[in-house]
This record gives sequence, C-alpha cells and structure tokens, in this order.
Amino acid sequence: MICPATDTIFALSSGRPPAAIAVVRVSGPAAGEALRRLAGRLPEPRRATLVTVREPATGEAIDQALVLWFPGPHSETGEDTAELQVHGGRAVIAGVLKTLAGVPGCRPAEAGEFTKRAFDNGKLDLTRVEGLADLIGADTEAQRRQALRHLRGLLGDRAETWRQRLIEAQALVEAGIDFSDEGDVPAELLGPALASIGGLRGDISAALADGRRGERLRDGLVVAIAGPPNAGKSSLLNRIVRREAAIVSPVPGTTRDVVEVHLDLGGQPVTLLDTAGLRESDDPVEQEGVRRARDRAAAADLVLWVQEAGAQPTDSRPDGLGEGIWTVITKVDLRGDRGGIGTAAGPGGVFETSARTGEGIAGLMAALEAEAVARVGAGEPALVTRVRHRAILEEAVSALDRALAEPEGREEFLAEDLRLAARALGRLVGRVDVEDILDVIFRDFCIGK
Ligand SMILES: Nc1nc2c(ncn2[C@@H]2O[C@H](COP(=O)(O)OP(=O)(O)OP(=O)(O)O)[C@@H](O)[C@H]2O)c(=O)[nH]1
Ligand SMILES: [Mg+2]
Repeated sequence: MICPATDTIFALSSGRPPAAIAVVRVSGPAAGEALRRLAGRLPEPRRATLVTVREPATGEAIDQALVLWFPGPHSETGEDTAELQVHGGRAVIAGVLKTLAGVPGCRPAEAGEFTKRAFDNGKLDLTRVEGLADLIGADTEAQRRQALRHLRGLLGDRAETWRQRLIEAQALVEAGIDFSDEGDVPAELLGPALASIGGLRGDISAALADGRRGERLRDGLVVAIAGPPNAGKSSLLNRIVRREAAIVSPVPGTTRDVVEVHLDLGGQPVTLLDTAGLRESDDPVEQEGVRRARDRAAAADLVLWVQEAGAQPTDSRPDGLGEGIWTVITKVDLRGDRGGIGTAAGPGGVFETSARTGEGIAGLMAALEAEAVARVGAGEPALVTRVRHRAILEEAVSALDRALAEPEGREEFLAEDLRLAARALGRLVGRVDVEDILDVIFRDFCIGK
C-alpha cells in the first residue's frame, strides 16, 4: 500500500550501478530541505547547477553533482522535486541515499510511487500512466512509438472528448426531463441528443474494430514453430535467432518444454516459440511436451508448420493449430538434386529452407516481418492497447446501445444509460472507481519511477 503524500520520497531513478552517472530523485514537501542539506543551498528553479554534495553532519564532500530544483506544482509529480545527477559509483549513491534517509520526513520510494503521485496530482491520467509503463518496457521501435503516443494522451484525450460529448447529450436529455411534466421529452432536445449518441457509439466501435493491433504490438506477434518430431524445428529457430537457443539432436522427441525467444524484426516485436514434435508417445514427459506444443500453437497468431523435405505428406497437420498457418519445408540441402531454389516463398506460401546452409531463411524472416507489419503496425495508431481499455470501451458501447434502444417515454432510463457510459469513460482515464486497479498498474513500475 502506498502511504499518503505527506512523506517525501527518494530513490535512485537511473539503472544499476556502477555507471557514469546516477540520477537520484526526491519528491515531496521536504525535497527543498533535502536539497539544501546536500547542496548547501537551493539552486535556481529548473536550472542545472554544479554543486558539491556534502554529508551535512560532518561537512565531508560526497561528490560533485549537477542538481535540479523543480518547485511544485510545475514538476513531474506536481510536488516539490529535486534531482541530483551524481557520479554513478555504488559508494557515492549509498552516501547520497543515506543522507536523504536522515532528512526528517524523507523515506525511500516504493515501486511506481513517483508516477502514482503524478497521477494523484492530475499530471497524468491513467492511460498516460500505462503509456509511460509501456515506454519503459518497449523493446522495439514500433512498441516505443505506440507507447509514446499513449503517454502523450492519444487515448486519454480521445476518451475525454467522448466523455464531454456524452455529458452534453446527457444534459439535453435531462433538460428535457425537467421541462416536461408528463415525462415526454420535447423532440428538439431528444433528436440532437440521440444523433450525438449514435455518432459517439460509431466512433467508439470504430476504435474497437482494430484487429487488436494495439494489444498485439504490446505483446509481440506470437509465432509458433510446430510439426512432427525431428523435422528441424529447433534448428530453424536457432538459425533465425543466430544462436543455440534450443537443443538440437538427431533423436526424435528432443524438445519438450516450449522455448521462447523475442525478436525485433524491423522494429516489430515477434515472439518465436519452438515446440515439441507432435506425435503419440508413451513417455509422460513427452506427452506433456506435446500437450504444451498443441496449446501454444493453438493460441499463436501464426504457426510455422515444419516438414522435412521429402517427408510424406501424411505427416498432415492436426486441426486447431491457430489463426494462420504457413508451411515451412526444412533440410532442403539434403535433396541435392534441387540446387538453386529461390529464397522466397514457393507456391501456396510454402517456404523452402535449410538450417544448415541458411537457404530460404532470409525470405522467411522477411515474410514474417511483413506479416507483423500487416497485422500490428499498419494503419492508424491503435487507441486500444490493453484488455482494460477494450473491456471498458465495450461496456460504454453496450450502455450506448441500450440508450439508443430505449423506447419513447423512458428518457430517465436513457439518461441513466448515458451516465453509465460516461462513468465507464471516466474509469478509463482514472477519474472514478479506480482504487482496485491502481495497485495493479503501478506495481509494473520500477522503484524510482
Ligand atoms: N542436413 C540438414 N539437417 C538438419 C537441418 N535441420 C535440422 N537438421 C538435423 O535434423 C535433426 C533434428 O533437428 P532438430 O532441429 O532437433 O529437429 P526438431 O524438429 O526440433 O526435433 P524434435 O525437437 O525432436 O521434435 C538434427 O540432427 C539436425 O542436425 C537442415 O537444414 N539440414
Ligand atoms: Mg526440437
């Protein structure tokens, strides 16, 4: 649980020492006092100032540092905030943190607590907080771009506009209810309200009909390599990632656990899974491996169904493998007589590859990248990037559907439907009813953020 903001919090906000520079942040009412003790004075606001940081009791110099002073409310957290850029040695950092701990009212920050304060002080809405978490977690270019858009309010601002439109429609309906004695709202108020609700419903539904691009981009496109034992699945994975990520052996049934690797294909995040060869087995461990292989392949965005060159097509693939399936023929080097096969996909989207010679691998990877771009990276930036967003917006759409379906004379119900929809949008940006989810969201942050 996060304590009330009367405490002043501090933390090392930069990465693991030792490093060239370490950034220590302090936020709260005693931040100014803390900075005065360490730096001997309070520097001019928002101006980098070189100071000698001293242990206040003894006056001993700890380090030379660049310090910044951001008086609230014009700071990231909205509170008085100090930032010290010291040399990133462990002893220097320990000395600074120890001194800060000695300042009355100061204590070490908990994970995400700086951001939580920014949220509490209205500096960031919840969708921006989520964008910030995603920005810190972004591994690829496309993920970074999406996260930054959300940090800048892509969804939060849109949700706020939608909420305003709802509130206006609600005002029209409620004005109508007040005007009429019999409960029948005049058409000149109800008509525009209904038109606005219809338009809004359309806009929110359009945001939801995005093929889950935003969620996919956060998680990465999941591609499972599946096929019969010994077909060369693990070798294919290793060749693609250019390291021995999975064990390869001539013994069928080598892979048991699912091996997961994360790739950055031209900025698109792709998670590649190597799975156990699918076959009947008496070995309980292998059976479990096969069960896992089937599960992960069924849940994947794409399955690469791997078959050895020259294998009987009776190795036919089982049902329920997932959304899309591509066939990958492996070990084409063993065919000998068929030199010079191109690196692109053959007819019917069949890829001919050899993990030994590397043939066809570049073509397969290019196709995977194009698929990732098509499924995740193409089109308008996605407004919805989390299950939370989707669930709330779906709830708003159902409330609007109910509103539009209310028969004449039930304007009070209509007004209530609109209130529910507005409430849902309020939850999206964290204005209302959010206590239960805040801990979950801030838990994802590191200490110092
Ligand atoms: N010549 C040749 N041999 C290959 C190629 N790819 C894999 N092999 C061999 O085929 C055997 C099986 O390879 P694996 O990658 O372990 O096959 P797998 O599909 O992962 O097998 P399981 O995990 O047991 O299902 C090994 O002896 C590999 O060296 C290839 O492109 N060319
Ligand atoms: Mg294997």
